[in-house]
Amino acid sequence: MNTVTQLTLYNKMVLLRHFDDMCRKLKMEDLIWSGYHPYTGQEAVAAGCCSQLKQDDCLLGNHRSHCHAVAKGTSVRAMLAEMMGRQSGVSGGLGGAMQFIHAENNLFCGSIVGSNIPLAAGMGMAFKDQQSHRVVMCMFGDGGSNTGSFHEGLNLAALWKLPVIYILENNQFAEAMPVAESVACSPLSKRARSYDLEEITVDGNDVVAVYNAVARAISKARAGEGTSLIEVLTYRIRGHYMGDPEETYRTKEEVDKWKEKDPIKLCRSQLLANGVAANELDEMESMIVKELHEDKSWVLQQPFATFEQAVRHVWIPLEQ
Ligand SMILES: Cc1ncc(C[n+]2csc(CCOP(=O)(O)OP(=O)(O)O)c2C)c(N)n1
Repeated sequence: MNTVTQLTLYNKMVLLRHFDDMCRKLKMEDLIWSGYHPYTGQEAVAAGCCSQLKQDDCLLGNHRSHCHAVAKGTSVRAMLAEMMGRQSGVSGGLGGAMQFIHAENNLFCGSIVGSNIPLAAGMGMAFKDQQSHRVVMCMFGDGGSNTGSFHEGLNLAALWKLPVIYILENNQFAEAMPVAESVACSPLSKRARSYDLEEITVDGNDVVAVYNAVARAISKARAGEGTSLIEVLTYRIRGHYMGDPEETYRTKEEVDKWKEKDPIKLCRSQLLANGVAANELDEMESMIVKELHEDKSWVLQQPFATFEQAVRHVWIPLEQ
């Protein structure tokens, strides 16, 4: 990978880290009203996967997709506004962090674990029928891979060679359930065998590895050569949700060990080794932080979603 591309990915990961930190603080201040699931430590996945999609490609996310959205090109303002219940949010502030759509960016997220997997096959089928070169990317966790929907969706996508890239974001836990206690095979990519797909597992904290694996899968899908399943191995550094009593299922030592494999630190050290100046990276980061604060101030001025907006999407009129 050339340094310019890697710099762009680094930039994106730094943005996602600060964006997610800001969301966490906003949640603690009760300014994010919806559910919110931290993304710290998984930035190489969002940056390495979602940022490669074009606007007319579809991205199907889950309950932890605020960073996937920004990586695909949704603005921080529109995403933050959504999470803070403002009319200028991607779904008018009605969806929050877990059930938003951003139609202009072909981005759809829902919080029913695994439900996006067969939907992705359906979208892929439509793109194939239309003979378009659009692709679908579907993000789900190790927990999502334990659902019936996973097997139904993967089977049809593989059978019909649909242009779908399934990203199994293995962050080691489904809520308080460690992956080793809930999945019968390791690595999880072995499940690809059942559908005659290649078994692909990559280091999800190495953005270059993620990017390269996903680039191959996207080219394959655009060329009409079908579906891929990529397991990206990473770690959820923070709790599943704010207030998660993590000590019931993991030790601080384990978390600290993974912090040493921080994807941003790794990418930074690679860039420095390739001759990029540290002050260039620091300036870039200061600019990101400054713009994020401007975004937050802007969102705080935006009007909240109203009751009338919410019921506009309800089928039965209230008076009946
Ligand atoms: C069908 C369904 N079952 C249970 C839940 C409750 N739930 C929300 S998030 C979650 C864990 C999902 O784990 P994983 O797919 O690994 O994603 P991660 O949270 O690790 O990103 C569960 C069980 C749900 N939302 N949907």
